[in-house]
Amino acid sequence: MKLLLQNGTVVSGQESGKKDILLDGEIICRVDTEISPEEADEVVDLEGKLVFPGFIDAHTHFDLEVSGTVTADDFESGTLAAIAGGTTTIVDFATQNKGETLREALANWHKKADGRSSCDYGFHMAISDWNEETSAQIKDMIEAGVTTFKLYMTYPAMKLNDGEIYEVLKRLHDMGGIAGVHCENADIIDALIREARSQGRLDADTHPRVRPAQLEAEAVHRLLVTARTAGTPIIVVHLTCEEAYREIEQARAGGQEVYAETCPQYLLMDDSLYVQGGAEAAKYVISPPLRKKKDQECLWKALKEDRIQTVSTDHCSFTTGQKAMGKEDFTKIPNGMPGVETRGTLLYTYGVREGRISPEQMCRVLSENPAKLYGMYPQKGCIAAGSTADLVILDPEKEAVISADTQHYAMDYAPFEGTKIKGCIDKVYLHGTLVVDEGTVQVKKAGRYVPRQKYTAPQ
Ligand code: DUC
Ligand code: ZN
Ligand code: ZN
Ligand code: ZN
Repeated sequence: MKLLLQNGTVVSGQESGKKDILLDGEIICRVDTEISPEEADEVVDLEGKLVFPGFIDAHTHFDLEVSGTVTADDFESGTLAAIAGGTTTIVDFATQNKGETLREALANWHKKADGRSSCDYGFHMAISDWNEETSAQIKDMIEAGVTTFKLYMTYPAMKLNDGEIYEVLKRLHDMGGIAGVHCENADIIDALIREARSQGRLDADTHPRVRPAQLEAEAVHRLLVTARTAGTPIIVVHLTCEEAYREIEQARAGGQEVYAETCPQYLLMDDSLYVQGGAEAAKYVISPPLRKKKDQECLWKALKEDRIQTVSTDHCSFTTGQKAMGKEDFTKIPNGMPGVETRGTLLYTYGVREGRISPEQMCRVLSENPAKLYGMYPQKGCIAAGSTADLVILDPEKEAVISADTQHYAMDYAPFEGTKIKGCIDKVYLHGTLVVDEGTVQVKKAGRYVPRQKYTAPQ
């Protein structure tokens, strides 16, 4: 079956222009200024619409155990929300529990995702237990298409020390893998928590005070020294603040290969949301925490200057009931918030419409760069002959208001409740199948596992 998508404005990482796209089953077979309808079995008119390569969210946590509970969204609800929001591929974190092998962890995550996912999915492997067997199994992971890894410098259940991080990076260097790292200084955070506890400051409004920006910046600096010593490129995930960004720029000035990711919440929300305390503040208890207005400005500027390569979500959702586990003690609040459904429309409305980034930059940070960095390019992340027909059609004039009532998450609140959007997801094609039409999900659970290649550098 040949399908012609006519008259849309096709956005790539380099340019935007009116083009026709011819799909042959699951694959894009031609992209041209004018393709005759006679070549197709069916024609769809996309006049006035923007066409992006399917968005890729390389940072989600579905069906993850945190703080004695499990995220509200599993792969079923999480990927349903993703596809509704124009994300055709997510890369989630298969997480090795201490005492477990990487193979066991990967099998465990396949069980959670296979047959239940409405968008395509891959896995990074989060290494929590570094030993000889883990090291030996890195090769198996890469062969299974798990070519990217995640390391935590905080969280007792998953944290590696600096020496271990060095050893992992050395091994990845030899195997052609790459790691993304959560950077915060765990020891000082623990000390600040003890101090807060001794002073009886246990409300949610204390959360940002025990995880200040300088503890992220210090950890970023230490990670960069570790990566430089190991001679490996590195990815700093969920970058939140100016201080940490300066560390990255300084390392780059010294010739180091460093990639950075940020998230919509760090671009659009700030720490004033914690001031009210209690259940309201608990909704925004994420790590690293929300920062200051000046940090948002720094991140937008870095995006505009192409110094941040990807915008992902760190989707990790807990209901208000789960958040209430910490109402007497903020350290018991499960950390995280949802985001996978609203990333594209938020970035379009508050990035492209407000002139902070161009449509091409939006394409780069949501599609092209993650496809390259996470080993899926050019099958994904671009609209070109031979690529998989994963496409997002955005209606730039349609308006909406974000609300918990209309989202697809297994959630009872929306962090961006009441936020106005101009630019809505109209249609989504997932390997050639129309899975979202007029903003409504039509086909569920069509997602497939994506074995990934080794990373390539985004330009
Ligand atoms: N931060 C969160 O807020 N949630 C999940 C993991 C993380 O690093
Ligand atoms: Zn993290
Ligand atoms: Zn420094
Ligand atoms: Zn995360």
